[in-house]
Amino acid sequence: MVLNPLDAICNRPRKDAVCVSQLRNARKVDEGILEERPDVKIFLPFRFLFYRPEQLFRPHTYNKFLAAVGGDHVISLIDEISFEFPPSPPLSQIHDIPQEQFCNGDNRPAECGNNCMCTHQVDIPLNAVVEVVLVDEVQSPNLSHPFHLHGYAFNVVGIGRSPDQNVKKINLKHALDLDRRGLLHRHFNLPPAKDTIAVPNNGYVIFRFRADNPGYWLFHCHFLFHILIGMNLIIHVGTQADLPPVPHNFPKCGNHLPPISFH
Ligand SMILES: [Cu+2]
Repeated sequence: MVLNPLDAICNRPRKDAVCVSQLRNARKVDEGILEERPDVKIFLPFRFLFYRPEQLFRPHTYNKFLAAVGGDHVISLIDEISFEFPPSPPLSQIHDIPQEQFCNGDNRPAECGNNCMCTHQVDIPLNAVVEVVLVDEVQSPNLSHPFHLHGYAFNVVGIGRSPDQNVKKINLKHALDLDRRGLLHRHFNLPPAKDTIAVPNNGYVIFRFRADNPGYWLFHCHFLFHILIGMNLIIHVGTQADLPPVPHNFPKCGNHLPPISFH
């Protein structure tokens, strides 16, 4: 019996495998999680951006990238944004971070381009029930990205691939369309709690959590080499007023590199 089969056939019982979404939680699940409509719903497609050598190796161009097995030079985008870590920790030094550093799908910096890089942050009101729909647009065979959320356990309510046999590759548009037509199946029978979930290749995962833990929580693919190329975002729950004060004389850090100039 395989847990989390790579073929992601999760919509029917089978003898050879079981999907996480088919497990049942031994504990009681927050009633709000089991309501049909969450308070906040976020679709997060993720993919790779393939650089052409002439984009990457122009003089004075120092983009980060990952050299993949096949020789491709890639960065990662979640909702068309490649995550950049901020120069200081938001939790203790939010006022040291320029506001322009942050962005999200609804607030993209002007002229950000197709390799848009900023500190991707999604703001969530404290105590909201949040639903996240991850959509694998990478579609690399046998590659399932293990997404991990800090600060919470979430309940997995759906996992699978497109039920439409004619659709060879899932993408955000198709997932939104499936959702509108009620074809992104969710189950509310004691959904299991996890803090990491592998998104099936060419498939999707739907999970929910109650945002009752304020702060700046990193949500990211757990392959370290994907973290380095931007497969992350911050789930920012609540406001500064919901956080305890920063202790007196708490150590500070920042960007210790002087600005680089090329002459
Ligand atoms: Cu990944």
